[in-house]
Amino acid sequence: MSPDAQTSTLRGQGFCILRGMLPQAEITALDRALAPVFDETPFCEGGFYGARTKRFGRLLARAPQTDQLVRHPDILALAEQTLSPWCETLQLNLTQAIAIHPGALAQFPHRDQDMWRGTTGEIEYLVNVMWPLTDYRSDNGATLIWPDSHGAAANEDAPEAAPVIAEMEPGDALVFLGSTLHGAGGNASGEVRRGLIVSYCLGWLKPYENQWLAYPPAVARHFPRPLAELVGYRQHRPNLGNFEGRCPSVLLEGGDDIALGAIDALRPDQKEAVDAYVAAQRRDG
Ligand SMILES: O=C(O)CCC(=O)C(=O)O
Ligand SMILES: [Fe+2]
Repeated sequence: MSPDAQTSTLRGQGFCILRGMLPQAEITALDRALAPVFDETPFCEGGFYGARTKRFGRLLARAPQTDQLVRHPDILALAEQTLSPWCETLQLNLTQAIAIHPGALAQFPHRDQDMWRGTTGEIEYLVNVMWPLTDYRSDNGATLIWPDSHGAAANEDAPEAAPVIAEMEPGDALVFLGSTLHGAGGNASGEVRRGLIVSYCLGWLKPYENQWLAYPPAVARHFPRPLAELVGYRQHRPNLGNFEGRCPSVLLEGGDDIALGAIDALRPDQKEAVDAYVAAQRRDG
């Protein structure tokens, strides 16, 4: 699928399945790297997460090769294109590994955007990417996704049509909007279904996973700068997410124990208005 076709499918039906985005062997290696963490992580509690499922986050710290998924150029471009009407820069919302064990029930169908209490139907807050670590089949808990349930349809009654079963293999990626109705399927097989979610949201929202705690400066300092920016070490103009009135990236170079002094970080239109206001007072004064 061309980038334009991907964007129009995502906007048109609320999701798209991209085949062969990364070599299977790389995903299998990632699955192997995460295996000990899956082993030591207790089962989730609560009806939403589901008692026969396991989840953990902080994947960039746990397996650095997650960066290949997080900054996959085509997917990042798709997320940027989708969210750019509403923000200057996007941010990482979460990385989360999910295991759906045999016997797991289907997850409550939901829209991930509902974690934020903003207006529904006008703004897309989030782009989600599900990367299967094992095959996803109808009997083992493949993600269920409802076509055309996104955007303004999020204000309507739940769709009556059956969901699409996102059958995939490692290397594929299911991309869907925060407004698209979806949920993990039930696992009636004898094997564990494993996958990994990477999601991106508008740069001015509170992300689902607290990125600064997941990746404190001592960790993020070792990230390539664009990755550090994606996890929150940059301001969203005007001045949002600053540290001592500065870009939080100062913390990647040390610099947390000196008096820095605040510096405006304004959008060009705001800077122009502020400059004109200041200049008028100087003229009159
Ligand atoms: O694991 C899945 O297939 C979907 C999980 C999900 O949508 C969620 O936990 O929000
Ligand atoms: Fe979800």
